[in-house]
Amino acid sequence: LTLEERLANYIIEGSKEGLYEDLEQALSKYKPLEIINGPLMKGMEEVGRLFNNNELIVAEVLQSAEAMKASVSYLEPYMEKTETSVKGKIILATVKGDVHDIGKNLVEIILSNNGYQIINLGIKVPPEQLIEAYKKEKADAIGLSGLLVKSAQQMVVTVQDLKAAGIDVPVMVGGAALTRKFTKTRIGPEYDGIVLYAKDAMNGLDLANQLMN
Ligand code: B1M
Repeated sequence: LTLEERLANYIIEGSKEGLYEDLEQALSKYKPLEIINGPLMKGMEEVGRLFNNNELIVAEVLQSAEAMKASVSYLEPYMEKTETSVKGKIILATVKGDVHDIGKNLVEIILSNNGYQIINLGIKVPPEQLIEAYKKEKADAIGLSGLLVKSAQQMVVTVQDLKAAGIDVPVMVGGAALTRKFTKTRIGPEYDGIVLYAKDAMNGLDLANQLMN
């Protein structure tokens, strides 16, 4: 197998044996984010496909998630960091009912490496908790992540609740089940502030930079 195929396989098989050696080797060829967005994400897509076809059970997908998290942690110190003063404070959360956090945590790493202070509220975060955190932290923006189809709808509810609480800072949304169109037609109209769709973590950074400028 090629290095790239082996990297994808660690995720598909949820195994860490040899993983760090191969990541080390990959670092001599690629940037950390290229490794994540390339072979590792390819492995995760395959996991999603197999899971969808009932060829993997939740316990196995958890192992895959563990391998992905271990890889991201290993690569994190090698990621580019900009030494700037704090550009802004952003609250991040996976919406109520959703436990998927690998994408959100990747967004946290990239934003914090690039001058943002991140308040990461974790998973299954109900709107009330976001509102409370916003009032306490006075954040410049709120980022919502969700991977389930029902999470897209939960984002609509969440911005409605934020609006009812008088909050109108920019909201950035992202996650597999979401689309730009849904964001524009369904989430945006329910909120008083700007709502932006981020297709991946780097796009999230670009959008945050645009918002803060
Ligand atoms: Co589940 N899961 N899962 N899962 N899981 C999906 C999402 C699914 C598509 C798999 C499938 O069936 N093909 C499917 C959803 C179906 C649907 O709703 N239509 C699914 C399901 C059904 C479920 C359960 C219901 C299964 C069950 O229990 N029967 C259950 C849900 C529990 C719940 O949430 N209440 C469940 C559970 C799990 C695990 C716990 C086993 C595990 C998660 C572990 C964890 O996160 N700690 C898991 C996993 C790993 C997946 C897949 C395979 C991979 C997700 C992932 O981590 N991708 C996923 C299939 C898939 O997505 N292909 C699947 C890698 C990650 C880096 O990508 O999070 O998309 P992603 O983030 C991207 C972008 O989306 C974006 O940036 C990142 C890339 O740079 N992004 C943002 C994300 N958030 C952002 C926020 C931003 C900006 C960008 O700004 C704020």
